[in-house]
Amino acid sequence: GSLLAALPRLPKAELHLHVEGTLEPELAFALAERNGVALPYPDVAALRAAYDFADLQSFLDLYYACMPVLRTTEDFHDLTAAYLERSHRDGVVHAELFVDLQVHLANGIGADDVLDGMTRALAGARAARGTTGGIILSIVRDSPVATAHAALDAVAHRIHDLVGIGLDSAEVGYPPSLFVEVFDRAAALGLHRVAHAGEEGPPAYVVEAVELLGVERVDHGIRAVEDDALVALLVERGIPLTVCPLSNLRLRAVPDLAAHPIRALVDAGVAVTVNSDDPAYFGGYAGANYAVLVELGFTAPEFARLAATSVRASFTDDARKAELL
Ligand code: ES4
Ligand code: ZN
Repeated sequence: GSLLAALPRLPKAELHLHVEGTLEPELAFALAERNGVALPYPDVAALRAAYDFADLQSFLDLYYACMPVLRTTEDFHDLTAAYLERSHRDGVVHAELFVDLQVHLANGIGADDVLDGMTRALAGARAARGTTGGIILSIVRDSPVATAHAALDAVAHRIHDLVGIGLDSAEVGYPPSLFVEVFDRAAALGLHRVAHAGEEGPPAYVVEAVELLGVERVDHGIRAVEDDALVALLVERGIPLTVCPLSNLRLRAVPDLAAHPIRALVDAGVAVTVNSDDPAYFGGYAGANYAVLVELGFTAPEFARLAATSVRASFTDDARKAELL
C-alpha cells in the first residue's frame, strides 16, 4: 500500500552494483548485433530463461559469457546511462558502480574505453538529473593476482576517475589475504577500499577483509551473522554492509526470504544498506530490493534509516551527504 509507494521517494545511495550486471537481455542482443559478436543463446527469451541459478558460480558463468558484447566506449556509456536512468526512478540519487576491468582487458578492450564511457554516462546523469556517483575498480579474485596489478597499472594515469577498489567473483578458495599488496597499492593511490566477503564464504573472510585489506564497507557480509564477535566488531567500528536481498535469494545464499539475516543484522546495530548487485539478472533494481523487505516487517522509519545509512556509507563528500540527508 502506501509503504510500498513511499519507497521510491526515499533518496538513496546504491553502493553495491556491478555495471555489467545491469546488462538487460535486450541490450545484450542489441550490442551483440552492433559489434558482430555472438551470444551463446539464440534470442532474448532463451537468455532470460537461463536466469535460473543454483549458486554464485552458475551465475558467474552466464555473467562472464555475456561480457564480450561490451566492446566500445559507446557500449560502456549506453550500459551505464541506462542503469542510471532506470535506478533514478527508484530514488537512487548517488551510485557507486563496480567494473570488472580485468575481464574487459582480457577481452582486448582498453581501460580508457571502459572508463571514458562510464565517466561520460555519470556526467550525463549529473547534468540531467543531479545524480552523483563514482566507479570502483573491482578485482576479480579468481583471476591471477598479477592481472589485478595489471588492472591497477592500466588506470593509474587517471586514478581520479575512480573512487575505490573492490573484490568480487568466486569467493570460496580466494580469501582476501591473497590481495593485501593490491589493496595496499590502491590505498596508496588514494582509493577507498571495499570487498565482497561472507556472501558464500565464511565469516573468517569478512574478518580478513576488515583486518588485512582495511575495507571501509563489506559487500554482502551476510555470513557475519554466524559470528557474534564479528558482528560486534562491525558495530563497534561502524563498518557498513552492502546487502543485496534479491541476489542472495536468486543465488541461493539463503534458502528463503524468512531465513535472510538482514533483520538480525539490523537489530544487532550493524550499518546495513540495501542494494541490487546485478539487477538485470536477479529480478529487480534498488526499489525491488527495498520492497521485498516489506515482507520481513520493515517499517517506514526503518526504511528511512536504511536509505539514510546508504547515504552516510557512501564515498561522496560531506556537503553532498548533507544535501541528501
Ligand atoms: C557478483 Cl553476486 C556477485 N558476487 C560476487 N561477484 C560478483 N560479480 C558480479 N556479481
Ligand atoms: Zn556483488
